[in-house]
Amino acid sequence: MFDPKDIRKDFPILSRTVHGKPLVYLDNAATSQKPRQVIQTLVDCYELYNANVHRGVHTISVEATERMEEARRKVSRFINAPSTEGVIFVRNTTEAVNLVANSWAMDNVGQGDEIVVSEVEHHSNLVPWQKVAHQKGATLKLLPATEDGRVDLSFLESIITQHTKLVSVVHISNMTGAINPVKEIGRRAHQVGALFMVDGAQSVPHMPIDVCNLDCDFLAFSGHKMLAPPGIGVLFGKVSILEKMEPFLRGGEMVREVWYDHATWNDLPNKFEAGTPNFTDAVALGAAVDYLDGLGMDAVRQHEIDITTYALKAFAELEELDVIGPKEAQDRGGLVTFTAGDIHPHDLGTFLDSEGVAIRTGHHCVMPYHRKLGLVATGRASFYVYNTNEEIDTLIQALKKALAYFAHAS
Ligand code: C6P
Repeated sequence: MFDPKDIRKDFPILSRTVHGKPLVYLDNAATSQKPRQVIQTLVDCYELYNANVHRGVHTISVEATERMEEARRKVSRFINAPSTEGVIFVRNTTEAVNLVANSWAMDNVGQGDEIVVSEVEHHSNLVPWQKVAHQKGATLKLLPATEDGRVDLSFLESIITQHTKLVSVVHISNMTGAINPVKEIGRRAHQVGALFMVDGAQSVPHMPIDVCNLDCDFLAFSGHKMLAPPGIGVLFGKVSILEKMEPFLRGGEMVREVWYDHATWNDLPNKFEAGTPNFTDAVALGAAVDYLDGLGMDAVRQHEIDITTYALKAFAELEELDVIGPKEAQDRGGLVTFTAGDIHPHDLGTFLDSEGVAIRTGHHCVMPYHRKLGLVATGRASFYVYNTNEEIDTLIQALKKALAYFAHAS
């Protein structure tokens, strides 16, 4: 039985206060909180088997290596990857996209080719492709979004063409909250012989993901948004493609043999994990995956639909607020982005903080789409497994207070 009130007990930080009020943490799209099980895993790593991995014959090095590879197997199962060879540990989603951009795209995209992203991309899935396009003389094309911030499928055929080499699209937008029809987009990409990449930063933590079913060539996500520490993330790639790619970073561990003037590459996934990896956080990511598996990703998704339905209804009752994105919770992830007339979101966020409520305000690293909507900044409340309807009530009460305060102040 999925019960956020029980789940909360695993998260020490949720019992702290902020400005004398109980913390209501609604900034989960930025980063999630960490359960005791993940924190303890990290402590164990440092207290029991801290040693460099893949390099030692001594006991604790072997133990550390086994733990890291066990974590890779867990992550691999979590996204239903066909093998662990295609599961590469990186720092975060941003690094995963940069890896593909600098390795695959720099070698496979040329003059006159096209790279396609959507209008609603996070900067991490836009700026790396800008560099590829500029350096290679390729064109960066945008899939337009519908009014509610979803990729508009009616443009698939005209935007993704025989010249397209790669399509990379956000699965759940961290701004509009919309769940994009990635399978359909991937099908079109493959129809024209292009590769297909999914930015799963906001989907992998929140819904069941099956890379075989999505048929994506690459998937990027971050551990810190799914109960694990910052500094560990994943690039999934199809092995047949990764095998043909040049390494992104070069140095220790990613090599098989080295001479003074050249080197040969290690097998997957090590070829893409140069230098000492962040093994402790990788092991902690394994613990986070265990925790989410224990809750069940279907149940996680259902909880987010329920709490988002509740939040959307409550937001709709505040006429001063405009909510961005799809109307129905089924069509969106667990986040609600909004504006409040003339009140600057930073002022609103600071007021909410004084009530103990943490939301994110700003452009959420989606500056171009904010600009397109004529906005500089928005407020965003985002939910996770431990959030309750009572916390939404607290948010709404705090918003009402803020609206009254700023109406009075102006
Ligand atoms: N979005 C947010 O508050 P990193 O920073 O590499 O872990 O994740 C980047 C990223 C990529 N794609 C999407 C859809 C994202 O939401 C994010 C991170 C955070 O919305 C921080 S800007």
